[in-house]
Amino acid sequence: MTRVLLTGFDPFEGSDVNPSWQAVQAVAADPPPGVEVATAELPCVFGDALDALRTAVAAADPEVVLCVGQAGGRPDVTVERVAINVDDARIPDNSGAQPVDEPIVADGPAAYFATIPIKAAVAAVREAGLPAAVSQTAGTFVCNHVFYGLMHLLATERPAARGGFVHVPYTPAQVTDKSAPSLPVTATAEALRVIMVTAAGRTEDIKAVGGATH
Ligand code: PCA
Repeated sequence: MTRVLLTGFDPFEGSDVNPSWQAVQAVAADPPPGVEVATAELPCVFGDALDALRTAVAAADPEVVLCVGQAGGRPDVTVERVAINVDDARIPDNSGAQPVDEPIVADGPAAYFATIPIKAAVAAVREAGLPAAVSQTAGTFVCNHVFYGLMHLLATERPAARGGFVHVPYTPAQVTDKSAPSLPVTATAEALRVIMVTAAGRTEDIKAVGGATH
């Protein structure tokens, strides 16, 4: 059994749900074989989200940490490649804070790469018949903040553990009044199961085209 910590976020930007937490709960209710799942719901608040993550990591002692957030407008489940050391909020977080161009960790490295096999994970999700892609940016809001904070925590305190971040699309219920792509929670949850199993099962990535020109 591989111990995996799976986190989602609470709703933000006026939404009453966050599909990341909906999907994480669905996975916890029906976990894949070979994986012991712990979960945590993180607040969409700079700083507090990382405090909650740190508490959850200490409690779960995970071998793999997969943080999940909503990326409304993306059509695919996206496995993030890289976290960058900057907070630059387009909108206020759930506490009203809106940092602009502030480092997440003073004197920290500019960036951390995910340490889960991102292309193998994308390939496995596609193999399962669901839309997935590598993403080259997790943005500069609370999701990137958590991803960077996670990778810094693992690098400095838990080098044996591996981590990554997955952004998920809106659900159909969130886009009834928008022309935006969506994915049902059941499908998003299944993609997360596949990513967890892939990350638990292999450390080496595959060589596969997954880059982007922008
Ligand atoms: N998505 C936001 C923060 C919380 C969430 O689910 C983001 O992409 O930064």
